[in-house]
Amino acid sequence: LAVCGGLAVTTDAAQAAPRQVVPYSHLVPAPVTASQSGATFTLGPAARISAAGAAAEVGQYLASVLRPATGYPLPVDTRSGHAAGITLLLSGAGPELGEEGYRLEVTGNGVTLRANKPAGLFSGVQTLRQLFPASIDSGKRQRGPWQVQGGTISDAPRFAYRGAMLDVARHFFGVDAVKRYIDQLARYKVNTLHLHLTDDQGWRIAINSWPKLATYGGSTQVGGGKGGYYTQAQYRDLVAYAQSRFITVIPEMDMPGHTNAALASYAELNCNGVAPPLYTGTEVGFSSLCTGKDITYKFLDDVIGELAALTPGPYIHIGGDEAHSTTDADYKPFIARVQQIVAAHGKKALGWHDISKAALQPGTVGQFWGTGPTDANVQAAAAKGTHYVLSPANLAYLDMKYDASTKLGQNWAGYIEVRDSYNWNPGGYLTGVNASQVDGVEAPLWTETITSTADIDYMVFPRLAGIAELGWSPASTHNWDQFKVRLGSQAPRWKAQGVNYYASPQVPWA
Ligand code: TNX
Repeated sequence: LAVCGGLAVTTDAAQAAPRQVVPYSHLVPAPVTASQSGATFTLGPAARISAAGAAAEVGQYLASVLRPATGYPLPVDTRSGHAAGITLLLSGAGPELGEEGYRLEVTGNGVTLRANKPAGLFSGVQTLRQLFPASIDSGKRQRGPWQVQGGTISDAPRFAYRGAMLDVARHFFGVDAVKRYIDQLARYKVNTLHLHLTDDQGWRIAINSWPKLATYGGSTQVGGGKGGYYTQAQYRDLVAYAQSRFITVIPEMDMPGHTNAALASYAELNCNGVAPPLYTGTEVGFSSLCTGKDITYKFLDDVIGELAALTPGPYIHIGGDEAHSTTDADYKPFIARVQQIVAAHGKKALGWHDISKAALQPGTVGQFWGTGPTDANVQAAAAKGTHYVLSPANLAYLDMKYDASTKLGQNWAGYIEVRDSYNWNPGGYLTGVNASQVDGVEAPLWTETITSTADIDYMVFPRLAGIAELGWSPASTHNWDQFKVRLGSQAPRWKAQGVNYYASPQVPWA
């Protein structure tokens, strides 16, 4: 590629073997519109980043992700006015870009990123990162030149809710592992991290009013390992870290089932007043809170109160799934009361779609995890206005095996190859649920079989990139044959990041 956009080619560039710039057709998720020009921008050692006022924080973040591989100082100029290099502006973006959209212009002289809100600048920064050569993702200094294809991209999300869930209850993952996951999610414009904080096998967050939940209920995990829990200070740090990446954390306390860790910690929460032993197996559906006892609601008010105080986002996830040991007659009034408790603490309830059989308050959202598009309770709730987030287990579950040879994971919802996880339409999937009632998508990772960061990577990549694209990109861009090429182009990036991905035979890996 001969075009060097007017900028003097650096000595670096002259010496390095000619390298192709990343075409806009390699971006994941696909942008709404993108048109390439004949120019190329080269980020040089003297480049500056201009980001004034409310853009400054994203400017600092951009500098921090570009410095390790380039080795350039990339000073961030927080006074207004253009600087040579990269300019972030909170003006002139256009109302159609909403809160998370952005407009990126790359000429031979520089990069200009515009958005209405810092969240939009952050989305655009993720796009810009993917336009640099893959070696930009290395933590160590690499050889340039750091060229970016010229052109214009205008982009905004299809859905407001683009989520991933991590089950830290079955196996505990510490703060560093979760931060690493947050950084991976941010690259694909995922804006919600749902933490499954409690289950039969462990309670993972300190609750000051019920301290044994964490110290005893959190003391083991699947397989009998030592488990663990987040102190409230650690949890606050995680939430703030996510916020700095424009990701909202949704804490889940699963109930009335999936509660053995709590029941084991406090005998008085059991109907018979006897605490069961801690549980380290992988069965589901055997535990239930005692829905007829007053202390159960005092307990829930305390726990939800503390979770709400730790949560800047609008939602508390109340679980509600697989309550096989709770009768419908007990389950329905229980879910009604829990929604009131959540509302009393100023939050909205999100729950697995099993809650659809109970009366749902306006604003309560269901998370669909079924394996087929038709569910009578979901249809009935949707007819009354309930919105859904889509996580069909046979399409979006990241703990399902890719195929019969996958060592990790489960297969109760089937095998999910990369193409399967991408080839569906969240807006038109559920019978009786209008596209306008679909808030978005979420990819859950249950961790019965997942014990390390390398395991997380392997189940998450490449499927997460596809689900993220379903959440962000317009339905009109949906095309497996194009997507698989774009996805294949991510591999050198994952290698540079040290991400352990599944090299599916369906994808033409770069
Ligand atoms: C079902 S999906 C569960 C989880 C398990 C998962 C394993 C859902 C709402 N509940 O408790 O971890 O299957 O795939």
